[in-house]
Amino acid sequence: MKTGAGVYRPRSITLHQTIDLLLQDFHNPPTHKLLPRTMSLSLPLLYSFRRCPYAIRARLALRVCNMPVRLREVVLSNKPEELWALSPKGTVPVMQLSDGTVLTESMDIALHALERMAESPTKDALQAGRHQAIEMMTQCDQRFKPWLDKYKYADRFPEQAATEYRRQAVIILSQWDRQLARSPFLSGNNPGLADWGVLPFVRQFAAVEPDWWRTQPLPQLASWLSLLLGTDTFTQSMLRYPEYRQTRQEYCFPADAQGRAHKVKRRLLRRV
Ligand SMILES: N[C@@H](CCC(=O)N[C@@H](CS)C(=O)NCC(=O)O)C(=O)O
Repeated sequence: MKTGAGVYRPRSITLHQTIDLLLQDFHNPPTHKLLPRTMSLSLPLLYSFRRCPYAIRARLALRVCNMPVRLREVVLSNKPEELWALSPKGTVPVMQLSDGTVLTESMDIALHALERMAESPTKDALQAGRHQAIEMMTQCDQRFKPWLDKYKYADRFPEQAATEYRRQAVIILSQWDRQLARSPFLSGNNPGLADWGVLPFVRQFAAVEPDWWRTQPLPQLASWLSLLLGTDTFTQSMLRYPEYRQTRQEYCFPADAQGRAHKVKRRLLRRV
């Protein structure tokens, strides 16, 4: 977390500029609905990359906790200057809050979204699983992700065979599978941040060798994965946005997700 010096603050725009933007939208309807800028400037700003598992974690948490943000889609090989100004380490996701605070860790973004969530029974349930969610995400990032990377990019790590990296990763996945034998979700009876926080990484693991995954001895985890990948929460978190650096446009996430979710869901299902 970083605040203060070097923090990029959105420029305020004039009424004329706002009208121009709205008219421009009227004449050239965008594929995605832009949030009227006058209303959006107070929203937190999220730099995101669609396929990054950490950014997916952040978007899932924002979606589950119903926290709208302004999303700027980046491409890792061509990050905008504004992202570097916010976070010199240059990773995504990065979120800047309205008070200027910058969060550069996906888990911090997820926990912030939970903290800011309006009081409700859903929040109480998510809050009850907070400690476990932190443990799961930490285990995922510190123990599982290194094996996942080595398995996925085994040609870059020739010291051992891909199957050995896979075996190491499966040791951790087996623990999660056993946990899912006791309750339908890692968080208990309903999906919580423990589930959403590790889902993008299990998804990535399953996609390395889909044929092997279909036959592997992790039945609970496989059902859990396909169930969560079929949810609106997931599909709405995986919408495609034009690159910010090319268009200078930002989108309200997740508020405008509804319209295109079904389309994306159909496309994802066809691919399975
Ligand atoms: N610990 C960070 C990790 C974020 C991260 O490593 N993101 C990758 C993309 S998946 C990244 O931005 N890498 C920088 C790059 O590839 O240029 C988090 O939880 O947010």
